Amino acid sequence: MPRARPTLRDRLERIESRLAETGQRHLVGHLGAIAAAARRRLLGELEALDWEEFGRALRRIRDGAPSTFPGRLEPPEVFPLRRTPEQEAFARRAREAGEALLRAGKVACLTVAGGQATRLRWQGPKGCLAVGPVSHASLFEIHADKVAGAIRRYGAPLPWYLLTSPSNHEATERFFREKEFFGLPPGDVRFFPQGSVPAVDLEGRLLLAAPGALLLSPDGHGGVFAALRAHGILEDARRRGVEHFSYFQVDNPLIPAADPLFLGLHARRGAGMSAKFVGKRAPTEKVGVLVRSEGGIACVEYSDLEPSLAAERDASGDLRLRAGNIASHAIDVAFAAEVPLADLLFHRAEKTVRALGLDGAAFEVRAVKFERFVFDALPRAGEAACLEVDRAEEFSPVKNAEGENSPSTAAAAMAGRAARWFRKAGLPLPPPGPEGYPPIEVSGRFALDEAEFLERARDLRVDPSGPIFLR
Ligand code: UD2
Repeated sequence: MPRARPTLRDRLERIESRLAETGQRHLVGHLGAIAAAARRRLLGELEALDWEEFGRALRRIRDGAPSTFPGRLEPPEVFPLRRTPEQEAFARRAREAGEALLRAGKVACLTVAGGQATRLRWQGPKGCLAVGPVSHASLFEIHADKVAGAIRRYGAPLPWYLLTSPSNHEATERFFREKEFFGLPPGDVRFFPQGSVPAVDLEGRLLLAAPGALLLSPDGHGGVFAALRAHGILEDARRRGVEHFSYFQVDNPLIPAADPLFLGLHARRGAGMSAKFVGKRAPTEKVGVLVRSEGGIACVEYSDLEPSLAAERDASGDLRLRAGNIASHAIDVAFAAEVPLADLLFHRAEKTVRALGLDGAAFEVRAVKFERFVFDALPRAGEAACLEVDRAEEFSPVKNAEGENSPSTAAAAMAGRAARWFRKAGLPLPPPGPEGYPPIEVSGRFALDEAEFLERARDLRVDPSGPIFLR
């Protein structure tokens, strides 16, 4: 016999008892007191909530930081930037292996672009920010040009998956459509939104954003694993014969979209996930550090690393934990399918937010937002390869509106890298502009790295009397 559909009353009762059990008594009775449309919406949101996951997040409020790595934190084994001849020979073979993967179409790009960009005081998707020093191209276009350059170089498709958030998904898709996908095959670019987690006040109580709507925030870039599964991206990747994701953050214009050396090292190592790093500039630099703990390779977020530990030096005077995470990973499709989501604990961040009181009046409140971090999957990945890269070539993130790590420092870093390549190729440079750097820019369509640039620059003539953009 078909089961009768639960009545509204049944549904309300069920949710209200759930609210009462989980310390959300302030909402009991509220559902009954609000207008029908708001009630339907809030009831739907509460029913859709993963209560088990939310319960785990709430426990974070009580337990504090989850980063209790067992044992003493040691520097990980790394593949360094300054190499012995043996290491150089190994790197050559690894690069060839990575190139073979790219030529065989076994790689896809995976970009996390779901953040809220609050520090940037920017309303739209972060990827729409213009940072090209001459072209004023957006972060999305800069990455798209590198994807296009790799498709040209390796003669194979390079699908590109972009993680968005519920609040910027549509705007991101619209931007790509308006720009005609920057010339990439539209069928090879896919957007998929990450999940949301309710924010709570400091006592762990759910907050409202609007009548009948919970205050939600994106579940962190670690939400990428759940979103890859929920939106059929892993099946899509497998169907295309993709075995490895080249993962990077939308905020770093210098990062290679698919680095053959990194992919080759990763594949030879046989780990599920690997990481790139740069030497930390100072103990206080806001990057996570790659470490070895008894649990394996891990990344400790800067806010979780004790200042005294961050400042420790080794015998040669270098920072002992110096492997600064630049959030560029190689991730196997098989690993992304398997990594247990419950292992990715929620980190908590306190922020002041605007919420709606049950009486309908807006108010400001200190709230806890919950985020998962992608690098918390590293300890599960086996022997991750940790590849050191040159900061000036690969890392200049856009985090703030002005000053350090801003659109202007990223533009300067792009022009500075191009200037180095120009000098090596013996090309003349235009005089520095008002920003203090020569107005030059090399798109990923022209060259993906210094070696390719030097090859393509052999017969190149440039006019140094004005800005130069090589595309
Ligand atoms: C991140 C790393 C830090 C260091 C640094 C390098 C974390 C927690 N910390 O610092 O260790 O490696 O980057 O630049 O990652 N994003 C989403 N969804 C979210 C949250 C973030 O897609 O829910 C994206 C966001 O669009 C951005 C990236 O992830 O591209 C990094 O986020 P962030 O800027 O908040 O991370 P940050 O600066 O704390």
